[in-house]
Amino acid sequence: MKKALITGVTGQDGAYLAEFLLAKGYEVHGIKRRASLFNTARIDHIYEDPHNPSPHFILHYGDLTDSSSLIHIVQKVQPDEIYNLGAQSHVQVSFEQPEYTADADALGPLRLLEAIRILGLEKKTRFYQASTSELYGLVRETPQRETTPFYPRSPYAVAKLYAYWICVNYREAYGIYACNGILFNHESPLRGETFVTRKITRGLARIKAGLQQQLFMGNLSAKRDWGHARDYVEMQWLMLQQDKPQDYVIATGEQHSVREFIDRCAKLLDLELRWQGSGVDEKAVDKHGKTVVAVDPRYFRPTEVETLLGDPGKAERELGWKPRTSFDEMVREMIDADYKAAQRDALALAHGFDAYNVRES
Ligand code: NDP
Ligand code: GDR
Repeated sequence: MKKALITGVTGQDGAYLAEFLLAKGYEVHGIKRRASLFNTARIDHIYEDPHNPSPHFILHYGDLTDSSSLIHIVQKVQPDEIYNLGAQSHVQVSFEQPEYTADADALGPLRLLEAIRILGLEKKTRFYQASTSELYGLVRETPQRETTPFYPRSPYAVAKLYAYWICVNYREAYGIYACNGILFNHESPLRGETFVTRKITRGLARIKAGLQQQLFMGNLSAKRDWGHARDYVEMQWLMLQQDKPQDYVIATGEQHSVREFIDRCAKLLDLELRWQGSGVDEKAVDKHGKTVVAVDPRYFRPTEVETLLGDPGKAERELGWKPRTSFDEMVREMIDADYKAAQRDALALAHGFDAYNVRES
């Protein structure tokens, strides 16, 4: 039985990947951080009682900023594959916490690669690094492919640039099977609530359910290539199953703006929205003229990535990978999940239950 170790197992991709690898018959180990509240909601359905005599899914406490915990875990697990998905993954937050972001996102992968080396696992353990389309930042070529030059535009992207190159360097210097997946934005009902797609699906669903009045957004004109996380984790695994380690762009090849994403969601929820004004005064009003979506400059970034569009040609040609879920299917799945949750919260509120988690945000 193959053993995989996933950092960031409590995150969106970690949850989909753990499920995927368990279905493939792997013994899956995940690293989670200590938190003051349970932070395993995304993986509770695959959680196994640690008293189980031969568990297939095992969690370990650790942190990407703590070499000793990483070395201990890698030594104990002796994984065939490490998927480094853990990161401070929010671009805007990286401007508030640049040093921590560099520690976790740049030095974290270095620490894992060093753990492989220190433990003499160079020939055994394969390594996947969660690289990102944010590396392209101020884009030099459209669509972006593996050979497009990088121009990072945030402390997050600069940290991920180090991670990208340290992964390439350890591959060349020590012969470690290490790959970068340059993934474009991917979303799902498990997406963190502060990323733009989930903020929109959750916010509009709550507005529809009467739990919230308005949604405040940043740059409505930003364009992204949005795919489904479930499709993308398959590619993370495929990249580690080849004869030769290589880096791949994972994307859909289709682009939409934030404004367009809002329109799709509003349509699915039968919210009849009309756009008015421009710049910071732009807003979407309902049929009664009430403002439903407004712009709040606090969500603007000091340096913005205006447009990203990926070319997944290499992944398709060499690994036979293609995204399965269309943009419309993904938006619908997210809206369905968030509207269901909003209806449940509205019902709880109507019956006088505590408003914890039900408050307007
Ligand atoms: P999430 O933000 O959903 O998950 C991040 C995970 O990393 C969480 O499990 C989080 O733990 C964990 N984590 C954060 N800091 C640390 C730390 N110091 N030590 C250990 N674990 C830590 O991200 P996604 O699942 O969306 O993304 C997965 C990876 O892919 C990330 O590296 C991200 O940067 C990258 N990426 C994501 C893309 C996307 O569109 N989703 C696109 C391209 C790259 P906790 O639950 O405790 O917060
Ligand atoms: P991104 O994702 O920065 O691309 O990073 P995010 O969803 O945060 O933003 C996408 C675009 O939408 C604009 N935007 C807003 N963003 C947020 N979060 N909130 C808003 O209110 C808002 N209004 C407009 C942003 O300015 C931006 O242009 C994600 C993360 O998952 C990274 O970890 C990953 O590497 C990249 O995708 C690929």
